[in-house]
Amino acid sequence: MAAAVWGRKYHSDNLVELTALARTAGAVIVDRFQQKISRINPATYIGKGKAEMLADRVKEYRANVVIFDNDLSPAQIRELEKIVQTKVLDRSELILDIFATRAKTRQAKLQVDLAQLEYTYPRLTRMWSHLDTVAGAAGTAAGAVGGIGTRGTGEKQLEIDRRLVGKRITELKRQLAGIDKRKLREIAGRAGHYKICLVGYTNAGKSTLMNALTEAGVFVEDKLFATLDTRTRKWTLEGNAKVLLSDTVGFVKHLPHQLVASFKATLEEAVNADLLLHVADASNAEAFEQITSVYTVLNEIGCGPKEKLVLLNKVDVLSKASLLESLQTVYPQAICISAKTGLNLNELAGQVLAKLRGGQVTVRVSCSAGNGKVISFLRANAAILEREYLDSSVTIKARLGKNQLPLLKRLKPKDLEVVES
Ligand SMILES: Nc1nc2c(ncn2[C@@H]2O[C@H](COP(=O)(O)OP(=O)(O)OP(=O)(O)O)[C@@H](O)[C@H]2O)c(=O)[nH]1
Ligand SMILES: [Mg+2]
Repeated sequence: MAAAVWGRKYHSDNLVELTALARTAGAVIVDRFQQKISRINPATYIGKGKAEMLADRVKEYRANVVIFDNDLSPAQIRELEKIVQTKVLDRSELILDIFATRAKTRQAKLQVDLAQLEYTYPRLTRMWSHLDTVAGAAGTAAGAVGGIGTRGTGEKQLEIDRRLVGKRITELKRQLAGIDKRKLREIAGRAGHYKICLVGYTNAGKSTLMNALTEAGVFVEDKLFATLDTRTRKWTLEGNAKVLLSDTVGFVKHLPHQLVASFKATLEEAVNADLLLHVADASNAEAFEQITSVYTVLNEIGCGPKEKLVLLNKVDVLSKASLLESLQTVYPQAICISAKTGLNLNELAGQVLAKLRGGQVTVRVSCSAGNGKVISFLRANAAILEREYLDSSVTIKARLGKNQLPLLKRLKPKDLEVVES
């Protein structure tokens, strides 16, 4: 699949990320264009003359697709496709397409299907029929290989009308609701644990860090959106303290909001976490922008006020030391790490342990002798000082981290009293 990519010119090279995204979707980039636009042409976004120049290049390279870095209206896409005589995609469609190829589990597939259909629904008037002509004229085999933007929900869309899409959306939502309920029950089942969620821009190194800390064996790849599902593993800290660590789907700037909505259950892991570890790629020239985009999505899903620790990752391959210095000035609490070489992971574990404990308190807890959860929790997370049995109850005096008190409360002991702080 050959592609030409197009973007508005702001800085020297604004198309690095779009190029990486297009490559992730399987495209071979044949050319890249940028243009300073003072006024957007409502019909074609870029100027008519530029669009005609683009048409010539497309013909010359025999490109099958032109990808724009910005979002385009359905009418603009239709108009551009008429001029360049090949498929035109915008940034959201490209991201949706990557998600479609990356989805492995049933939940991820349904989530992507839903996001694609929600995106398509208002655009159905775009008239699928003209794409037949476009694809035919460009001599592509989009149908055979499932070209970018046609995968996932597939070319069936060519025949289905709004009513059918609407029906399918309802059906997908129904199926997802069942899976989401299970997922939420799973999350609720972890009530007694201190939960940490890895969040961050795509390709920042979340899964690599997860593997380094827990030997989870999560798929890692130097491509965008390697992980679409959450994985949760036990992470054992000093003194045998155990926390649960979850890996999540990566964020990207201007993440299509249909995707954020569809992946709500997956992102629920972050919403329910006690601490977010925000992994940032400090070797990436766009690090600041990426960190900001992650904060935007976190706010969108309701994680704004949550406790966070920024991790400046990949310090083993810094291209510019000055970038790290600026990052440290803006995020003075951040820890510089390398998930790959293991640099400073002990420091990270130490800080997490300190957050988990938040100072020690002595408590007296009573529960029925059969309340396995409370007793196991104390065994794993506290120093047990005394134990007293009376009839079918047990009263335990123990010392544990202040921040673990809410976790202990969630396990509903009969009585819980702080006797010394
Ligand atoms: N040099 C170096 N490379 C790293 C480091 N951490 C991760 N990487 C590489 O960065 C790439 C992306 O790593 P992943 O762990 O898949 O990143 P991710 O954040 O899980 O990405 P998504 O799942 O796509 O959101 C891989 O090629 C890793 O080997 C690091 O500390 N140093
Ligand atoms: Mg990953």
